[in-house]
Amino acid sequence: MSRNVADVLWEMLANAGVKRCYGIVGDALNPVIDGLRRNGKIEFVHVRHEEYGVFAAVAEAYLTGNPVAVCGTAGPGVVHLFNGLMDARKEGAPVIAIAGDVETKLIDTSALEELNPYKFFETASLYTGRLVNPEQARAIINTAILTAVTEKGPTVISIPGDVAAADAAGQSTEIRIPNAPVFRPSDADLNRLAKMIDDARSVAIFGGDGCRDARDEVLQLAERLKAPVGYSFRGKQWLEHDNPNAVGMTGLLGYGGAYGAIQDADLLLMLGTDFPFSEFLPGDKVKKVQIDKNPKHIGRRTAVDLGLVGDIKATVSALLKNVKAKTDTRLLDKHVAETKSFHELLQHYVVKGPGIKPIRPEFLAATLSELAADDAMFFVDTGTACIWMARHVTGSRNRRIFGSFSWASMANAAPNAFGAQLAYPGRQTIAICGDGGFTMLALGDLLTQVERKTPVVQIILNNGSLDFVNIEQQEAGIIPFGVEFKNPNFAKVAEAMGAKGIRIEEPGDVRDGLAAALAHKTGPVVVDAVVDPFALSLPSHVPLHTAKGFTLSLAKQVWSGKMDTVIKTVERNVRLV
Ligand SMILES: Cc1ncc(C[n+]2csc(CCOP(=O)(O)OP(=O)(O)O)c2C)c(N)n1
Ligand SMILES: [Mg+2]
Repeated sequence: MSRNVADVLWEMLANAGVKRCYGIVGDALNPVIDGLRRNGKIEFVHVRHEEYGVFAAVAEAYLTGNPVAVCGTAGPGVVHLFNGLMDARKEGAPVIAIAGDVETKLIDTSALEELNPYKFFETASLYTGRLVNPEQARAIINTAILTAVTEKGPTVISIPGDVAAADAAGQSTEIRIPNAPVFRPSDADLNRLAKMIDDARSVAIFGGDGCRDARDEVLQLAERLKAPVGYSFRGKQWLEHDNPNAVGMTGLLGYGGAYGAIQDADLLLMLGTDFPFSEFLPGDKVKKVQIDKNPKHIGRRTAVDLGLVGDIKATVSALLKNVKAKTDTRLLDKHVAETKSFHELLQHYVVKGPGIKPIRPEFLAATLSELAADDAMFFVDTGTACIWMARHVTGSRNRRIFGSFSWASMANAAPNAFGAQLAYPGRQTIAICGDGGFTMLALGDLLTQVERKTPVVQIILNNGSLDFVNIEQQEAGIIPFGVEFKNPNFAKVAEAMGAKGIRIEEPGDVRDGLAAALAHKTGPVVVDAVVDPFALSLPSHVPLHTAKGFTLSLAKQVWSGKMDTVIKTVERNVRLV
């Protein structure tokens, strides 16, 4: 039977474990998609916007660990993939982009829709192969798949339609994905580390996404060292729940005693984290050890006294064999107590929530956390949703929390949730969306969810603004500008599109509204929650310039006649400011 390059492509992707390809068809891609149809093993997920497809693929790839394909046609279709591929790069998701390319006879002629894939994808892609000759097929496809899976990030196969349709008879489609090796520092380095730990009066741990498979080992180490455990947003879901040493997050979303714990410790162990906010990490007075699988992460956010390269699970397991137990619990006790009292402060708006209108997002998030399933998957838009999620949604061994935490793009949550629901059908899937984020990307593809009857719960924080930027501007001491907009009734819009719509305006309706949304299993639901746009948040550790800026902004607003805004802001946040 004759076989063309497109057949080889899909057969190899299927053999590598790809189950879905998200995208939009078009001219250059037609022969490629024809191959997908013939192959029959990979589901084509027809979305309305290529970027939505990539964010869905990122969540599927991150959560399952399997490679996922996306596609876009030459030029504009390919360009729509880009933001999602940057997200895949930053979040560490094995996504393989099949990029349509102009016919080979038109390459470098400035043809319609022509785009140089090498230049265009350079920033996002870990490997870009341009398939201009059928003889390259096996080598390029193999490299794209292996690079995506082993280096955990996006790769691109750029393929002109004429090459996709070209004969590839006799080409092998076998592909072997190697298991991850046991990867840890040498015994000599581990001994050095053990000695530093033994010599330290107190130790704190700060963990990131690299602790994903190492929760048990890290908790055992923390218990042995009486070390408080702080984490980045990406580390929270692995390290916070059921951990008596947990002290919360540091950074702009920070809460609890994490900031203090890592500043007060004699020695800080940074485990699998590339936490980017250097100003929240301690200076020279704290000794620092960083362990990461990626050598390029070592020492780039803060100078370290020892940097070790290795997988956190393998490294900490080996370390546990020769590190002595500590008995002094003062650092731990102090910062666990601090975490507890910060938590009580945070409960203010949760407890008072039922009586406050407009609805406090803290109350909404805490109620959602209480009602959601033990294995729910939560996705958060970049924006204030991250603050409420970080502070008020409780994790568990089986819950998952995901967002554009390292790339920080808006509008990720709904497509993330869509991809996760396709990968784990029937599992509770919740997207907490900004109204800016939802109208940026999620609205069009709500139709995709409706058509497929995908049970995704989308909760829109309807605050009529780009609120996170509103807060940023105030923190910088400038008058909020360019952040307000008017919204429709999203529940009505959703109903008109064929989804279930629930509008919540009254605090007293929060619980029943969310419960009804979570109970809806036959298709997508959109909860339009009208929340307080003045729900300002400050991190647990407020840098001096921020506090000053905040006051300055309030002052500027008074001078410009926005007194009502100032009063509302102060009145509603008096407990936290
Ligand atoms: C694609 C993109 N554009 C702009 C930004 C800058 N930005 C970060 S958060 C944010 C506001 C998000 O607004 P919304 O989705 O309404 O969420 P809110 O903060 O109001 O809850 C903006 C504009 C970004 N991160 N990504
Ligand atoms: Mg908003």
